[in-house]
Amino acid sequence: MDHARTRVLTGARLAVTPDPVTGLGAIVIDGETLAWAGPQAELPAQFADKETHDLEGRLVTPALIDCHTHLVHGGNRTREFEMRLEGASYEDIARAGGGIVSTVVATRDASEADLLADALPRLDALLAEGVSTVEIKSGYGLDIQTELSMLRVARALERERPVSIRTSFLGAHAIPPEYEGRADDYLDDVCLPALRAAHADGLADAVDGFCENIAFSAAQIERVFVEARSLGLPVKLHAEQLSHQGGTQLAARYHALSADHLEYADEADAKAMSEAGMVAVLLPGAFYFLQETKWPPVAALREHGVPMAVATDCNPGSSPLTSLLLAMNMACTLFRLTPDEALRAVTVNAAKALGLADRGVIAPGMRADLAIWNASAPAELAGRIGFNPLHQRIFRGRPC
Ligand code: DI6
Ligand code: FE
Repeated sequence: MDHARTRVLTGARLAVTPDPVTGLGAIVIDGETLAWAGPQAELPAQFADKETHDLEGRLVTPALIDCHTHLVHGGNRTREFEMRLEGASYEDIARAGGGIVSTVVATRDASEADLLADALPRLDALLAEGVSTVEIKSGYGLDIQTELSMLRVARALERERPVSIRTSFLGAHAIPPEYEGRADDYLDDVCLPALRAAHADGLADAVDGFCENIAFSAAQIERVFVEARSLGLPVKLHAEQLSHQGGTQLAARYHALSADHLEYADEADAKAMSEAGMVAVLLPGAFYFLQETKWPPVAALREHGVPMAVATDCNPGSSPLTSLLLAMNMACTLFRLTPDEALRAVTVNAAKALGLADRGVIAPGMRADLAIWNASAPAELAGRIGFNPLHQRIFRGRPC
């Protein structure tokens, strides 16, 4: 199909539009962007003679956005899964030298070609469910070269598939064995130089960290944020996942895009996020897989008007999940989001979590990244488990 041509989709049920469209709607795609969207009866006459496709009542949403993943990594951690089923905790395993560090060993051992080949099937699983934008973090290299390799592989995925990739530098993810007990030296010798190198090579769109008792303190994360600020990069943070460390308040002081996980966050954290204009990224896959029982403060986030996003957190240790639809379902069943909140969580709010203003909503001027579903109502997306109702994905105006 000629991408420069103007095309009209009719017979659509539209979701995530600036004004709700009840009844059948239409969308006009002009090249790589949306030219018009609204009730079919109001389609402007100028588009009446354009190539038209009748979607026969199908639901159309913005293409989905997975705004928090560790999709690029070596190896797997199924042995640790077995250990946890036998009673070991995630923290016990990390303190015994497993956990993130075991994936660091496997990632350092892999070539960039290996990392790319391993990541592709995971990416394909996301794309098959209508995802068109994926955020991918470094953080399993923890040496300068491997951190850069991970980010290069993340960027390379964009050349392999019709997808938009956003990268986050996560050098402050764990302390590698060679720096055990010397977290600040690791920051000086490795993390901060790697961040500067990643920025110089155009490999980092944002900077992330893991603020936790098994990782970095808020004071240590602040050193990374100071560097990010001096480079002009936005920040975000894995905060209050396993315990309350004050990471969310720190992130708010640095006007972070988002704070992610948040199981141990409290009402004051929700208020700080609201005042700083942040997004709360909920990761129900990690909550489920670690059999966590403490809920993120969803009611307080709602009350303070903090936009909630949902992501897979796709990673080998705490959330080996490659289904954003299942993450939506879990956000509803485990965290009590409404199906409508779950859809906004993987479209408009996920775009905001990535600082992207050109996607996540069906409106004129937005990228023509759409998902067309064999469904008639948004609740059907979050309401199933293990069934994929995608009819077609449209990426930058092209069906794929
Ligand atoms: N929190 C997580 O859930 C992932 N990273 C993080 O900081 C887990 C990473 C892993 O266990 O490999
Ligand atoms: Fe994560």
